[in-house]
Amino acid sequence: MEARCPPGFFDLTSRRLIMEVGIIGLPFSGKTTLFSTLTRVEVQTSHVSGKMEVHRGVVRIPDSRLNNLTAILKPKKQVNATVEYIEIGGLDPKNTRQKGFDPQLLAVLKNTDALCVVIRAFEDELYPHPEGSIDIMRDINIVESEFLLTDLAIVESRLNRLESQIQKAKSESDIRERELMKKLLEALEREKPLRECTLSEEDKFKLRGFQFLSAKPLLIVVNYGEADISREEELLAPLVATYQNKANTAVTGLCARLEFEIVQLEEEERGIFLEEMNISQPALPKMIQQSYRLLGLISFFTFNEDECRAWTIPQGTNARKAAGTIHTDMERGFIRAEVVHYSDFIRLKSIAKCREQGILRLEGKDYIVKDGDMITVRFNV
Ligand SMILES: Nc1nc2c(ncn2[C@@H]2O[C@H](COP(=O)(O)OP(=O)(O)OP(=O)(O)O)[C@@H](O)[C@H]2O)c(=O)[nH]1
Ligand SMILES: [Mg+2]
Repeated sequence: MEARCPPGFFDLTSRRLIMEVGIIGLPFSGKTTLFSTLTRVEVQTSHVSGKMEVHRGVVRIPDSRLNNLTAILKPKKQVNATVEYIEIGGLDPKNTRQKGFDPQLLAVLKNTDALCVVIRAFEDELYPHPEGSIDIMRDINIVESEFLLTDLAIVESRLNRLESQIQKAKSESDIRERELMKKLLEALEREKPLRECTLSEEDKFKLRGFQFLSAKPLLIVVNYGEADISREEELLAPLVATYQNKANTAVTGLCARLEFEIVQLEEEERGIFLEEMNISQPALPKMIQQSYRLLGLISFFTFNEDECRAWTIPQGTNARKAAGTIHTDMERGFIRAEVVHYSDFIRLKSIAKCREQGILRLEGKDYIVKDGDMITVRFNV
């Protein structure tokens, strides 16, 4: 079985080396603060709002299973899975409403695999909210409608083009594509994001080149003030009610400024700080894991004396393709995979014991790799 097309209509066979998550939001919502926290690269936060700026950084996906494997197997190093976050500044509806997205901004945005929209819930008189007040539902609607309008323009222009092509020469494939575009048009006109449309795998495949914004998986991050940490549930309630049953969408909350302070601290200081602030754990790892899952991604592990490593694959990938993420030779010359799931390994804490007890199994090329599988590929080239 081939891997299923993941949520955002993007191509899995292209083997993009690293998935990209775009961080976007209204001016002064805390994008740069969140980006600096994620990447631990300090970027000057703004004094001028809505600057057209792009910052990129690779972020390690926290994974306690991998930490445990390293503790048991004691390799020389641990290599976590990674995702690239891109802060994309300059979404200012006051400008985009008249002219549409800046082409440069749009190009970066379209190329991402998922979007993380930062919604401001903190008060700060120094940096006033561009709409004049805090209203998370209004803000997410503003951002989403920017996505919908952008997609609508693409669909309309494609439809026009198809119409004129069909008038010149009736081609089956153009007629089918016109049907598909009409279906998208209808959804967009009803303000329904394309990620919520039911489409066949074949149609998703056809559409991936269009890189529709409203088709991308969406993580909504509510950035609340330091004083509101204990009110997270209440603050997020309206968003959760609206989005909880929607496809490829997730909602989370954090206080970006506080998370920024937490990541600056040394390990021991961190514990004391969290205790003082009465926080059980930082919100950042959860947010990173949520974006990873939204991308439709899972991890499998490899291990030897040198390293324990997490590899990223889309859900539904078979063993042979998964081997190809490690090395193309492993895919070409794939013979079989030795597999044990992390949850079985962790009970016995030794590969030799897993082998003795028959928990370590041999799987062929069509085996669908599970999140948390520990794999050794046998290959011959
Ligand atoms: N109180 C408080 N202030 C915050 C928080 N997050 C960000 N800020 C402040 O809000 C201001 C704007 O934050 P940025 O991170 O620069 O926001 P941005 O979305 O990148 O802004 P632009 O790039 O101009 O669109 C900065 O002064 C931040 O320190 C927060 O959680 N609490
Ligand atoms: Mg910024």
